[in-house]
Amino acid sequence: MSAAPEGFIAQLDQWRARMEDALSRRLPPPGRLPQRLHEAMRYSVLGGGKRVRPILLLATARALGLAEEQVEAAACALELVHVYSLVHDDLPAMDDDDLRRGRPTCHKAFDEATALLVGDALQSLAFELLARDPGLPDAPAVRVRLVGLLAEAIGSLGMAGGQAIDLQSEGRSLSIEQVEQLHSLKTGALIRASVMMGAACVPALDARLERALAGFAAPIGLAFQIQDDLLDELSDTATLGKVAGADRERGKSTHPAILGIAGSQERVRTLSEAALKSLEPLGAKADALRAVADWLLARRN
Ligand code: GRG
Repeated sequence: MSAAPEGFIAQLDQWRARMEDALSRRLPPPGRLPQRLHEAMRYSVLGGGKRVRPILLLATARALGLAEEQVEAAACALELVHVYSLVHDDLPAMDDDDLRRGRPTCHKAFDEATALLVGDALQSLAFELLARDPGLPDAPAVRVRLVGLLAEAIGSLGMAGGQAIDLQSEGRSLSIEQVEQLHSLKTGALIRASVMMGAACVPALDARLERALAGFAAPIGLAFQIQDDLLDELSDTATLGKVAGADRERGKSTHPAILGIAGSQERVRTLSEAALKSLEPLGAKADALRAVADWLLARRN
């Protein structure tokens, strides 16, 4: 956890508790057939994770004067997609990890076929929520924008594409520009969508505010991944809840590998400053979003 002020830590805890409940209510109950699949979905989604993407969306909603109830289903959709990506990423065909969020990965706790289906079903549930959840603003155009933003962020020109490039790049050295391009797809696209889906929940948002949020989200997405790579180098497995030092072990081209620790920290600072500057048109209403950015870039896990 970061050195965030106490009041903000309480806010993060409250958002996390809200998301735990919101996700639990939207996932199929564990006793429902097919029981093993539903148990594995709940095992993977509930009881862990920082909930970064839902929290970004909730803070964006606050900056725009939306009630949390109005965006809760969109926040759930983001987390469901994120967990799908983690479950698939951990499979032997990809990163082959045994530990996630401090517990055995889904394919270890269950089996590989179940883990594949968990990812598939979580992705479907995410889009079902955007299409049908009664809590979202009652405007078809809002739902269509949300579906489009999420689909674009996670497809072959977003997260899945970034993952494909990442897998192809193992053991090869990339330039810093190539690494940043890869990160902006693999991690940045969903982080950007977390902010822009909040913006999309306002039926006719002022274009200036939309641009301000887009200018915030892009550098935060990249800085978040650089911070993740710094933690992989500097932290330990117990704190991270996943195996530390894995990037170096796999010979991945990362910011710390190319720019060193101090150079990477400097890059995070520069990106963070650019992100915060972009929020200026939103004034004090965006203070929670500023606090989320500070927390993300000073986190310890
Ligand atoms: C399988 C299509 C597909 C994509 C996988 C997200 C991803 C792409 C892979 C996960 C591995 C990884 C380290 C990705 C970088 C993004 C990242 C930092 C993920 C971890 O996100 P956190 O820190 O995790 O938000 P928690 O557990 O807190 O939710």
